[in-house]
Amino acid sequence: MQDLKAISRLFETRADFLTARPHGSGHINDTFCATYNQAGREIRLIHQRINSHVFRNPEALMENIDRVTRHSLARLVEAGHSEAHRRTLTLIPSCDGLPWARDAEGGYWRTFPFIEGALGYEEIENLRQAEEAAKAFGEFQKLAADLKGPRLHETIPDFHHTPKRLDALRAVLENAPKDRMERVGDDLEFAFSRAADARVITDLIASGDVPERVTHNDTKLSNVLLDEATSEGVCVIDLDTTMPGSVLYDFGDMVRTACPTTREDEVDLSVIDVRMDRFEALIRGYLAAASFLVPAEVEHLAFSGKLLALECGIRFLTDYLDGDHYFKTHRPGHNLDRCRAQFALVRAIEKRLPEMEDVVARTENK
Ligand code: ADP
Ligand code: GN1
Ligand code: MG
Repeated sequence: MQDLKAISRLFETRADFLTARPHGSGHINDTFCATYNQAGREIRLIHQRINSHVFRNPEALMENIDRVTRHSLARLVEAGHSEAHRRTLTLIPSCDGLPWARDAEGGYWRTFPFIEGALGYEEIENLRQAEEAAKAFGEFQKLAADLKGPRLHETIPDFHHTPKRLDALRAVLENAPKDRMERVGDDLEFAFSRAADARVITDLIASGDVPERVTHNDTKLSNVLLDEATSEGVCVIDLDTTMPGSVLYDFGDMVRTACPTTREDEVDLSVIDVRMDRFEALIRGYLAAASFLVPAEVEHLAFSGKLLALECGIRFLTDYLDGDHYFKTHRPGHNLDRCRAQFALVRAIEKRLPEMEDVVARTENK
């Protein structure tokens, strides 16, 4: 494991390092929770190594996060929020006064205060969590909407360009190992059979019907911390992909992760379904916060869940055939299992789409 004590020395922590251990279950970065003594009081900080295979320009990415978090904090303070520092991530600067620091191997690190008394959930436990999570992401978008200055950097170009994700899948087929190709079966066929769906949102953006906004782009349920006691949305985290995008990608990923009856990597496909009560809770929470939506956005909220499940399945399948270089995996075939669960979810959403659209219409007219 990394020498976290050495990492801690790179930042202006104003506290004495005690211990550190790996934290959380994100698929991308290496996250550690460190305990410090600050004037006799124990505090916790998050040290995170940025995955530079995934994020090719960590300094540009950190410039985005620095701008967005400063802006959010300023707005929360302006509004007189009593817990402003718990409601947004804030960066602890490096000893050089930068939002990041580099370790001896050239790896990029950043440090955040640990948000206490709040948790990110892999699986939903009650409807209030769904509603609060959606509200928190909606509020995050609202806060980001009046960010001043230049357009944010695209930390991963074409991140949610689903047709290009299909192209990437096609491209890995050429060099995919034979044994993995054999295990894949009809998953490839499924992915390519949904090519028309893959284009829906990119076409709406190209025609100007769906506007570009500052969005989070990785709104899985575990990327919003909810108060442990009250389930209230506390803080949106994992801001690496906060950049120009569509709110539909954000809402779609909430549906993908908060509505299914199972986890993202469920192997028993027969039990995968959409919980309509959770979808209703998401819509309620999101529409309560996102008062700025145009009609084409509202009209595609239900569809966006299907798109994001499809896109994520395509990405897991691509990574499986490419040798598991992108997402962290915890067992052989993990990415293939994840892909199949996502495609099963696409099928489940397809069956329920009319019901889901009805929920959107009913909630909107309330
Ligand atoms: P990844 O990109 O790998 O998903 P995240 O930024 O989401 O990385 O962090 C991984 C996990 O660490 C989160 O799911 C959350 O549980 C935890 N975490 C990250 N930042 C904080 C923080 N400031 N306070 C408390 N927990 C955090
Ligand atoms: C990754 O970083 P994390 O684990 O919150 C991924 C998302 C995927 C998600 C699937 C930068 O999210 O796009 O939807 O895994 N993040 C990146 O669980 O690729
Ligand atoms: Mg995460």
